[in-house]
Order: sequence, then C-alpha cells, then structure tokens
Amino acid sequence: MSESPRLIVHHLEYSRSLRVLWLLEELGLPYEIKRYARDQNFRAPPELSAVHPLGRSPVVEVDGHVLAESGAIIEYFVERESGKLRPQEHEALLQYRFFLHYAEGSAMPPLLVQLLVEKIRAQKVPFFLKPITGKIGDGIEK
Ligand SMILES: N[C@@H](CCC(=O)N[C@@H](CS)C(=O)NCC(=O)O)C(=O)O
Repeated sequence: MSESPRLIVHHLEYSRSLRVLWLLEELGLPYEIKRYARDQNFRAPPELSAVHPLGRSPVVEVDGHVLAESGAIIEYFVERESGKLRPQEHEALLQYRFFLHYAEGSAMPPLLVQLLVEKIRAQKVPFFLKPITGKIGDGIEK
C-alpha cells in the first residue's frame, strides 16, 4: 500500500491558515500541522521565516513545493484535485472567483486597519495623551 505524500501546514494561531485547514478537510486530504504561537506583539515567530521568506502563515509544504499566500494555496489544491469544489456553471464560477479574491483584496484591508486602530486606542499612555491617541484612531477610521 502506498503512503500518501507528506503535506505540512505551517499553522499560526489565530490566522488565515484556518482557511487552508478548512479546505483540506473539505477535500478529505490528510495533512500534518506544525503549530506556531504568536509573540507578545501578536506577530509570527521567526521560525516561520525559515520556512518561507514572507514569514507569514499560511505556508504549506506539498509536492516538493513551499507555497504561501492563502488564495494561491487554495487555487493550487482545487486545481490539483481536478477542480473539486470549483463550480462548473459560468455564473457560479464568476462568483467563486470573486469571493476568492475579495477575501484578501477587499475584505481584509479594512479589517486590518480596524485592528490597528483598536491597538492604538488600547495603548497604555499617560492620561494627557489619551485624547491624542483617540484622535489618531478617529482620523484613521474616517
Ligand atoms: N495575504 C497573505 C497574508 C498572510 C498573513 O499576513 N498572515 C498573517 C496571519 S493571518 C500573519 O502571518 N501574521 C503574522 C505577522 O505578520 O507577523 C495570505 O493570504 O496568506
């Protein structure tokens, strides 16, 4: 009996690599997970940069490649599995492609800005600086 090839998901906690794990579950593909904890600044640890120069998650090792970018990883597996999960009908295919790109292209940037604003607001600063950090947050949010 032949063993299935090794597929490793480099999974950072609280991250987009959940998308890849979800996809692999839907496709029924066996995989291993290497877990990474975020540091005190909520950043990825340096070990991830040793796997891929972007130093971000998700990263997947598969078929002799090291793949990064969640959208590219998703396309790789959908194509590799003979288009499983990709709609055939034209309108549905347009929607599929729209949402694949919408996630990173349009949905994530404002969410990241919101995260940044919340971090600025939560920053511990002397009380007389609070109005200033508040104004910075308001200014970015506009
Ligand atoms: N556009 C990339 C974004 C990758 C990315 O920024 N991942 C975040 C987690 S959701 C990360 O690794 N952050 C840790 C850091 O930047 O230090 C993708 O879709 O894979």
